[in-house]
Amino acid sequence: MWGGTPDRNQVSNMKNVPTEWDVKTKKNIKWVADLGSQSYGNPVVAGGMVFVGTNNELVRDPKQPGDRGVLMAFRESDGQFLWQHTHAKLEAGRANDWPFQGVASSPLVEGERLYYVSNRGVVFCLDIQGFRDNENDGPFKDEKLTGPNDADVIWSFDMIEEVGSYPHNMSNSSPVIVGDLVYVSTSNGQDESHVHIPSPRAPSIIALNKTTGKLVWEDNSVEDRILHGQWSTPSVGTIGGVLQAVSAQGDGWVRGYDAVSGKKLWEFDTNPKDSVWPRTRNELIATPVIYQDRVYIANGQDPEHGEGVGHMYSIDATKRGDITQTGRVWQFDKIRRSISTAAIADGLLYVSDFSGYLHCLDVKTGQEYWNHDMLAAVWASPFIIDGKVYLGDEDGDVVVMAHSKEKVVISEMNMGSAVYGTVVPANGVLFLNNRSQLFAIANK
Ligand SMILES: [Ca+2]
Ligand SMILES: [Ca+2]
Repeated sequence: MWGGTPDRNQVSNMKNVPTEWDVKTKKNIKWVADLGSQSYGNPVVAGGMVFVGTNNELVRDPKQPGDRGVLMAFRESDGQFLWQHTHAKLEAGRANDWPFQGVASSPLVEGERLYYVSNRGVVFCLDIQGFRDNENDGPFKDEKLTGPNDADVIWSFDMIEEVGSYPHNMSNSSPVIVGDLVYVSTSNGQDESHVHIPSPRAPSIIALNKTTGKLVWEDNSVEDRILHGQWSTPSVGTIGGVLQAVSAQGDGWVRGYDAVSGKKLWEFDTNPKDSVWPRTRNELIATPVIYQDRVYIANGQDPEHGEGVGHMYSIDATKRGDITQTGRVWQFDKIRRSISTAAIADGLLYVSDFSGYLHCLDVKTGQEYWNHDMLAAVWASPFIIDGKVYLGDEDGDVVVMAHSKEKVVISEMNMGSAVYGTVVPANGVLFLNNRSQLFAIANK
């Protein structure tokens, strides 16, 4: 899943992954697979396959033409294309489903089941084998396309139909599963006027039964206070002995819920009370990270809004009620607007911002040890892998830093086009997509 684990803390102890590669000479490049022209999701590796969201500018099937969101599955060993699931754009156009943005959700795989959110705001559960197992798995059996390269749907849940979501520009939530429940955010937001909220009663977060796709709980604490859209993705972890779902929402508040019942436990405002949208008040696009009873998150804005002030917090999520004051462990204000998710290990927290800085902070105090200027906007998130920190930027550069209080640049490689995704380690290989290609990177 996005982040690797339900707490979304991107840390791996995998050994012998490369710190150097070259896409031109193919040094340490195991394979390359073609995607569409825009790929905002992150690769997920499971069951001997790699799954990634993209658009349909690489038309693999003439029966599925035009602008679509696409989820593609590749064989992990050699990058061979296996199957895809495509979705026409929503009829409302860019208000709900921005042209050529494709599937931006990072899928989750559990056993033989894959979960993600389509560009049409539909939560899908698919069979990872597709129809290659010569079986149409159900309950859903009405697929129109049932060839070896087509997707086998188990169930789907349309968030627009079922809970009245009005996604602003795109539906992008990456699912998380704990126990029987799959959690996603709805992306409910404003319409194109950027004033009116068509669905003020739609939830921000929903929990579905992972087997049946039935709605188990929902919450709409935001009501009509959505600043813009809701593009953060929920996390789940045990905090103070209670299994919590943590959701960063469209009013700039983070909320914690009893993960099983959906009962709201706490809420935290990430904006100073005197801040003003959109100049100084921010929304939340990053994913909250749960680590040792604390929640870590930075606020920011839609990349279209450019750079600006940001705030990063450590929140004591064992507290209850409005914990904006009581739950604030520390606040770091030297960060700029951020859409990146933090990574934490060995007392150090790494977080990047949209102005291109990677910050290394003391996780206990929020004190900054160092920062590194990537010299380009960062959409991606740092991943700590075997004592190193990997991060890509919009210029297509991927930097490898030492996981250390001392700033050490180990290497920097260019991927040929913008990197919006995160470096994902799996089975000794790094998986990474730029706008239009998926790379498997391994020491040769
Ligand atoms: Ca099947
Ligand atoms: Ca089916």
